[in-house]
Amino acid sequence: MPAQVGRPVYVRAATRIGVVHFGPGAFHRAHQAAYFDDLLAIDPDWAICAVSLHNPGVRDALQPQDGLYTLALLEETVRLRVVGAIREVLCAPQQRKAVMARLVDPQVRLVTLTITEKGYCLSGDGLDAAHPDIARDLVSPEQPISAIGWLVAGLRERRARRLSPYTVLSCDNLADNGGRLRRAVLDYARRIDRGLAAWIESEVSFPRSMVDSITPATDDALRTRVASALGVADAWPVQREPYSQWVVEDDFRHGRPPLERVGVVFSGEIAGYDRAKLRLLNGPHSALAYLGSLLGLDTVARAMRDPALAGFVERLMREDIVPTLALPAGFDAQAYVDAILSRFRNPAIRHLLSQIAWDGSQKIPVRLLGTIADALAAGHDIDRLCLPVAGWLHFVARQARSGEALVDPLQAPLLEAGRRATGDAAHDVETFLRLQPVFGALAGDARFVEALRGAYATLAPGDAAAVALALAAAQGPQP
Ligand code: CS2
Repeated sequence: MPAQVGRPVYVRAATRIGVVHFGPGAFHRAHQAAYFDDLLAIDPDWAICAVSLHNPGVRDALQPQDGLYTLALLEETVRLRVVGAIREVLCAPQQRKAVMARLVDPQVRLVTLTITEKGYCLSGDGLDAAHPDIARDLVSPEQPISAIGWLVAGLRERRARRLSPYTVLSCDNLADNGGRLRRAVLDYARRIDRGLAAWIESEVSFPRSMVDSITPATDDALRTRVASALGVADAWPVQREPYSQWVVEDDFRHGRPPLERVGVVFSGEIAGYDRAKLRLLNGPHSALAYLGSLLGLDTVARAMRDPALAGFVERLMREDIVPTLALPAGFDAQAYVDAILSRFRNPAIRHLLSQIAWDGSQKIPVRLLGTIADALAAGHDIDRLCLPVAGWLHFVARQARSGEALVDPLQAPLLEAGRRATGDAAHDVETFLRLQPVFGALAGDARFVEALRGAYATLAPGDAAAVALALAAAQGPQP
């Protein structure tokens, strides 16, 4: 490889697998695996066994190349680096024994997850025991298919063998990710073995974490760039912005990787970081995705070049979202907003709005509805905050009308509600609000219902002209 391409600076064969990771999608490989790659140069005990829960795609791409892959850091001059942290890559349904062998390996002290919001099988704040994967796993817990099922099966086996447990670290964009995962794991464990549940409750830690780095899906431009720079084809390179942050709650009972030596922040104020990131980055991202798509725009950077949309999102961040946050000591919210806005504008990144629009039913509650609930509780106005939520409803209705795909675990009920939309705000909003797992208690709050109806009406019929007018109106006079 050319000298300017970064590569592992440690002897891979001398590393040992200390981490099992569920969900080795682009985000894990671009973010956590890069931190572990840096760490392996200091401590050889933390190589990764990456486990896909469903599809063999990642394994089939990475195994023939020994788990190596290229990471592109997107800025004016793109930097390439080959990451070596993944030493083994498995596909759980096809390699059950190998996965279990890793989960009970005493050398493995950490299990991490990036399985996206829907992978947790949650309903409201707890486990969705009626979720088909969970219902199946509860019947045959020794042959799990869900992430929760695997975590508990591994812990059960460790307890039977009198081994100490692994720490479970969620790296997904969920508020209180560790706390919610812990409650779901305990609920599941109680349904199969109360003694096991009590052991997990007293022995296993589930630190919370906040992860951040904008990671557009792999595209042909990246594949071509990597092939020409390396002189070899990489079956699945990944890309991200240069910025990256990982804040982890320091709650590890049986040893932890010294990740602070490679830039990870261990903090006791994780909830503050977590909220700031979900609400100030992911919330506006979703706002850009839905409103931008309705405007006919394709990428985040392009949406940020639309002055009305960019102005709306900035005002949403500074005037509506920041006041709802309880920030960690010394956290400069305005500087954080400035940095996010310039990250969104990064011209070297082609981040498709359609990618961010996926899984709205899972993302909207953690990204926008929590802010709305807090703003209502504080007696603040929620009109602007309701606009992106209404944008999502119009987006769903548009997909339903045009027969286009909607990537969402609630795709069927969403498309059904979208097909029934008539354009009448009262009728359509009422139809969508019946999606209980999305709106929860807010659906019964008259102030929310009224504001959402108003926002929906201003965006109707959901075409570019109506959205442009609504955005102009939402700017309003500065206070
Ligand atoms: C994005 C996130 O796809 C999405 O929904 O909002 O993946 C976002 O890019 C990351 O959370 C940034 O850390």
